[in-house]
Amino acid sequence: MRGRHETTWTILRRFGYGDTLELSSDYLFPPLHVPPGCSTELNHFGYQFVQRVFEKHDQDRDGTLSPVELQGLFSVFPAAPWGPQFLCTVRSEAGQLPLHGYLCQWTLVTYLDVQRCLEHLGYLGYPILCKQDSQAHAITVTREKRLDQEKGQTQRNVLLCNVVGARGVGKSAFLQAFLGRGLRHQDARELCEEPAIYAIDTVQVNGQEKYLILCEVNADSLLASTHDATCDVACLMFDGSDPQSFALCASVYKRHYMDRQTPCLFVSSKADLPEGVSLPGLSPAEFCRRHRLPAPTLFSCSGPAEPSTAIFTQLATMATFPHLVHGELHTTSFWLRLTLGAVGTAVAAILSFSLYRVLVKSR
Ligand SMILES: Nc1nc2c(ncn2[C@@H]2O[C@H](COP(=O)(O)OP(=O)(O)OP(=O)(O)O)[C@@H](O)[C@H]2O)c(=O)[nH]1
Ligand SMILES: [Mg+2]
Repeated sequence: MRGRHETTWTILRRFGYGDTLELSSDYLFPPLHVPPGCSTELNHFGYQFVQRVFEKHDQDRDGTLSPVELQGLFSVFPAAPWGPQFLCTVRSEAGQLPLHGYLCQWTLVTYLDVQRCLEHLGYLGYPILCKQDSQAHAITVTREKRLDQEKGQTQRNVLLCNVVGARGVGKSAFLQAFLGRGLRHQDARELCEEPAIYAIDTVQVNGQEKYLILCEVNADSLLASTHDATCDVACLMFDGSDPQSFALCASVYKRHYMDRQTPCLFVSSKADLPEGVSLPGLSPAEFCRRHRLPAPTLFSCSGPAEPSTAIFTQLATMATFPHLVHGELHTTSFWLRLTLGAVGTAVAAILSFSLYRVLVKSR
């Protein structure tokens, strides 16, 4: 009897349970070192595992989780792992969660809060089902961002874009547009009573799929320095129909991004509305020219069609290749150097030929 008792406890401990019959924190939170400047992503094993979990709970095999199927998945956890807002953060269809949106949600949690991701993988039994020491096996820690900047390219698959702007310029609408929901979209109005501050989806960059996270940041909070300005690309948004909103954007740029290597894109929102009367001082286009930034991009999400995705591809491309943002300048100096080099070579050739002739004649 005593032996059997011990065997039961051995098995329970093997599955991560502590003396109180709850999963122990050693099991749920295995050590994972994330140095400053590095980010966290699910790797191939992680995605494979969470996809298997999805397929197990998608009982009618329709490629989406219904609210009931989602409840089934959540029942493994002591409390719902994701808050009610998450359907507003990823692509979803009338309250149903497709596999793509589900993978995006995992990607977001892994990036923003890797401890929570480890905990969730622990509750799903990752180490046991995948025969690994811990669920840290499912995580990749990226190299330091400083190294990415030195090399002018990133190996990261998940990129962060801060969408910064004054109150009411259309930041939340921009985030929803990224998920294919224009202003008139029914889901956006029903799902997002309280707008989510994140939106995540995939974007093709040079034929490669990247996850792009948009994070809504109020310009006031950035100027008051209560919010970290760090990101892979900054989208500085002003309302094209209200030129006053540009001043705040320009201040954020000067205060947080001018001296950093972070690529920046100014976006003039509500392009469907008449342009506002410009104020004295630098126009947005002039400001961007002076600071060697791309010209402001017009954006609107008020039409009946799905909003254009070009701007999101542009943001993801800038985040992936930060050195190309001033590409025009580099190109100019490249051609200048090439031309000067060619002229120099020609002059040297003529001089040496003349010298040769002088020497030959003088013999
Ligand atoms: N006409 C038009 N209106 C827009 C557009 N985008 C947003 N709006 C409207 O602008 C208002 C503010 O939009 P939000 O997306 O909530 O703006 P926000 O920047 O998130 O606002 P805060 O979170 O309060 O700072 C809403 O009434 C939107 O309907 C657009 O492209 N065209
Ligand atoms: Mg908002």
